[in-house]
Amino acid sequence: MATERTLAILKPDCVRKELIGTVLARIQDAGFAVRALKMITLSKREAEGFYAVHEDKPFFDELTDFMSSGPCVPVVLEKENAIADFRTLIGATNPDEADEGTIRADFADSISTNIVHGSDSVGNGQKEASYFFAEHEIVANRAA
Ligand code: RTP
Ligand code: MG
Repeated sequence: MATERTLAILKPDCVRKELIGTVLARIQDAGFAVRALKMITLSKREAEGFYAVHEDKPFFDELTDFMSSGPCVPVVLEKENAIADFRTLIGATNPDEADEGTIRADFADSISTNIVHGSDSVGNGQKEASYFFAEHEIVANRAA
């Protein structure tokens, strides 16, 4: 299986609930290596840019209001099969439908406030990582 990178965002609800460490520990315990990480507050426009693929959806305004409502933590993660494995780890978009033991099932309050984002393809993972990080900010190897 190929080593892949995915872009995760610990969303503003994760930060507000003081769950950064808890969620990151779950992610690292599942074998994901952290390659880059920062805390930032997105502007409404930046949130709209990040989720542009959803601009025609009825939930776009609510989604981008939420994503710009406070600090969030974008993280570049690396692992074999990272894209699919990360989406398995976080669970379904709606926490009511997420499998038991997934991050969204355990910590998310609703479909709109669902704790974490994960890229949905290798190509989008690359695009999304470059939305937040310059290439030199992404470390090349696991720390020794
Ligand atoms: P994400 O992009 O945040 O990782 O979430 P996802 O792939 O599981 O879901 P996606 O379809 O990409 O939707 C992006 C975010 O929009 C919100 N959403 N609300 N009210 C609704 O029907 C609805 N559908 C989606 C969710 O917060 C979702 O994470
Ligand atoms: Mg998505």
